[in-house]
Amino acid sequence: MKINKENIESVNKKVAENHLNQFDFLANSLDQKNIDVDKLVSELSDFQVAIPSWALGAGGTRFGRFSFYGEPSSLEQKIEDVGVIHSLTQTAGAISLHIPWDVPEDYNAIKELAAENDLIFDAVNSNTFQDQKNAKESYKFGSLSNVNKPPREQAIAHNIEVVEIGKKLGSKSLTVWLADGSNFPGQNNFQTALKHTEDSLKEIYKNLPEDWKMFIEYKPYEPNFYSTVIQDWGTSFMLANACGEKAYTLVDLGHHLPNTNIEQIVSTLMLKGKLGGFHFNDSKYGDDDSTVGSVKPYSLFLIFNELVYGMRNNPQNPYPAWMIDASHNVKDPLEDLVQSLEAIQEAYAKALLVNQDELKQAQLNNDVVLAQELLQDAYRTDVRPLLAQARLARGGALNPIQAYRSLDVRRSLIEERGRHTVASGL
Ligand code: LRH
Ligand code: MN
Ligand code: MN
Repeated sequence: MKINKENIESVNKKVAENHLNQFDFLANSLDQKNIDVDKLVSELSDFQVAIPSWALGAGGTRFGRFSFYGEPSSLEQKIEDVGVIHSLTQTAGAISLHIPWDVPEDYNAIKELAAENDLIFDAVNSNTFQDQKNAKESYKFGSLSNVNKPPREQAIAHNIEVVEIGKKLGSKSLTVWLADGSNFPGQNNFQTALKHTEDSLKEIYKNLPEDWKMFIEYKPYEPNFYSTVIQDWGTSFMLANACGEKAYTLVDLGHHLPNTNIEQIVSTLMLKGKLGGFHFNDSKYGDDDSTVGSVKPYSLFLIFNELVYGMRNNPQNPYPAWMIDASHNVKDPLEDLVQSLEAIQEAYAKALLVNQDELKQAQLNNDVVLAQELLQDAYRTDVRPLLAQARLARGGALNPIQAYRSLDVRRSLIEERGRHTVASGL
């Protein structure tokens, strides 16, 4: 299934006039506020988010999985699915692979297919949270932190192999997320576990190419429910500093305890030049992996406000790697990803509307009310016509969900792949 220019033009035609009216109206009102609309549209067009290879099939919980029709069952099909999303949204120009779920057989063919779909390979993700078939050592009691050397060595070797795979694809970063931790008090010696993790990460880091980055992801709990070795941004930051300048912290929105001030974490990391990557999702309770912006859109906006501030004022921080890390139990995964991309762009656009100079002045004057007004004025602006215009500028769909449905994409996928498919991975 491939969506071409003519497909997009045919669906855009139906909504073009309505879009033009809405865009003109918004552009005029932004113009009156001295906002450069062309610049805004081009900043939105440039913003690209990676799709992980494990998000294209229906997710599941430990209680079960309800598969979705026409899911991809090979890496090739996963790349094609991201291609579909990208051709509609023009926002998903990269794919992030999980190893060993998605080891390419023929690297040249995979690279060609990605290029045909206008995609690049983002961070490669290692997996030491599951035992692989025929693995000599088990990760039941930890990987990089394990009390025993052989599983630690196996986990280190796996990460180095993931880098080798990524090198062949043109990736430039490795994401390490560890499930390591303990389920019961007394099970682990915290200091030993942390020390082993630091030493193991340093070994991996030694094998990182000059132009690569290593992202260290944190998470407070799950799958371990008493302690997690890399539980929070502080631990990740400490480990990244111990490894060196190519190591960074990765923030996953779902990996915080309820009500954590994530925007402040983002801000601190950017000030210190250590925010490397970002995983988008949303949650009500924990690591729910819900559609981005579906539960707490204002929080997402506040986070983007700090990201925009950091991207403008913190040259010490590299441009972060963006990825969606969500799961879909009851929705069409492709529709869900399109909704997530829209929510990300919406929060970004609103953050770009914040008048940073006036905000700074309000802060200097301790004018708390004005500061809130400035943020909320931006947040309350309906920016959807800007997003549509940014997509249009790159040849995308004005309304991607409507286009996906009217082009009957899922039906074509089912015809190609069959009704009952099993997605590999999670
Ligand atoms: C952990 C996580 C991490 C993994 C992915 C499968 O909860 O968010 O990023 O790589 O899930
Ligand atoms: Mn994640
Ligand atoms: Mn997660």
